[in-house]
Order: sequence, then structure tokens, then C-alpha cells
Amino acid sequence: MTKIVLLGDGGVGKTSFLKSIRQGTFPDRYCGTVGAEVHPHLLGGRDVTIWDTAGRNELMGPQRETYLSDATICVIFFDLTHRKSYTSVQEHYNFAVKYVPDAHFIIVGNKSELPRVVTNTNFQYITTNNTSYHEVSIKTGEGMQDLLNAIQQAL
Ligand SMILES: Nc1nc2c(ncn2[C@@H]2O[C@H](COP(=O)(O)OP(=O)(O)OP(=O)(O)O)[C@@H](O)[C@H]2O)c(=O)[nH]1
Ligand SMILES: [Mg+2]
Repeated sequence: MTKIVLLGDGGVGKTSFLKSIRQGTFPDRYCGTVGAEVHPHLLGGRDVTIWDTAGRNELMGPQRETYLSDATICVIFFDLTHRKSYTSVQEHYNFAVKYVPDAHFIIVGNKSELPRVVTNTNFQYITTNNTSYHEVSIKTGEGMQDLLNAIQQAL
């Protein structure tokens, strides 16, 4: 079964992404994920499992790496209105690539409908060729189809 893991700091939109593709809804309220939630999903006609992880360290628990094992795709989210979440992308990548060096990495800058703080992005530290960068607004749906296409191509 193809495994997709959602990574990124707290509040960047991982759970919102999952809700929007599974239920077509957008949650306005923020409720931090604890540990990881695993959801089966049909994506482009294929069965996948999506692992929605906790971005807040205190809610993650001790065994972060176990969520990554056998991941096919790691989607690393950040918030375009929150610089720290952007600098954290490198840490999430460095951590994940140790455990799943062959995974596809997809970087997503979210909340694109808001005035952005992160204007220049540079992901040169990502050494794999299996990478792409997308900007989306999960709230408005802007960019979401391109992102889903990229994920499907990586399956
Ligand atoms: N304006 C705006 N807000 C968004 C967007 N996507 C998500 N949010 C909001 O951002 C907040 C955090 O969303 P979550 O999806 O719960 O964040 P998370 O990454 O799962 O956070 P953790 O579970 O703590 O790691 C919520 O209040 C959402 O409504 C977007 O595209 N635009
Ligand atoms: Mg969450």
C-alpha cells in the first residue's frame, strides 16, 4: 500500500489538507494533531494511506521516525505567512531523508491567499531529483489541483 506522510510545523495546514481532499470541507478552527492519524484514501484510482503527523513537538511523542517507515511520498508543508515554518522545512527534510532516502519529496507553501511573508524560496539542500514545490491555498482551493496531480504522478 502506498504511504504518504504529511510533515511540517504546527498550524501549517496538514490536517486541513486532508480534510479538504477527504471531505471537501475546510476547517476554520485549529486543533493540533496528536501523534499521527492514519487515513485510507482513494487518490487517482489508487489506494493510499495518508499519515497526518503532529507538527508540534510536544504533541508528537517520542517515535517520530516510526511514522516515516516505508513512506513513498513525504509532503512537507509550510505557511507562507510564517517564516519560521519555512526555515523548518529544512529540518523536516533532513530528518525524513535519513529514514526514507528514496521517497519523493513534495514541498508545499500554504495560505497563498493571505499577504505573504516568505517571498523567496530556496530548496537547494534537497538533494533528490524526486522533488517539486507548490503553492496552494487550502482555504480557497487555489493550486490544489496541481498539487494533487504532482502527488498522483509520484505514486
Ligand atoms: N487563511 C488560511 N488558513 C488556513 C489555510 N489552510 C489552513 N488554514 C488554517 O490554519 C490552521 C491550522 O490548520 P491545521 O491543518 O490544523 O494545521 P496542522 O498542520 O495540521 O497543525 P498540527 O496538527 O499542529 O501539526 C487552521 O486554523 C486552518 O483553518 C489556508 O489556505 N488559508
Ligand atoms: Mg494537524
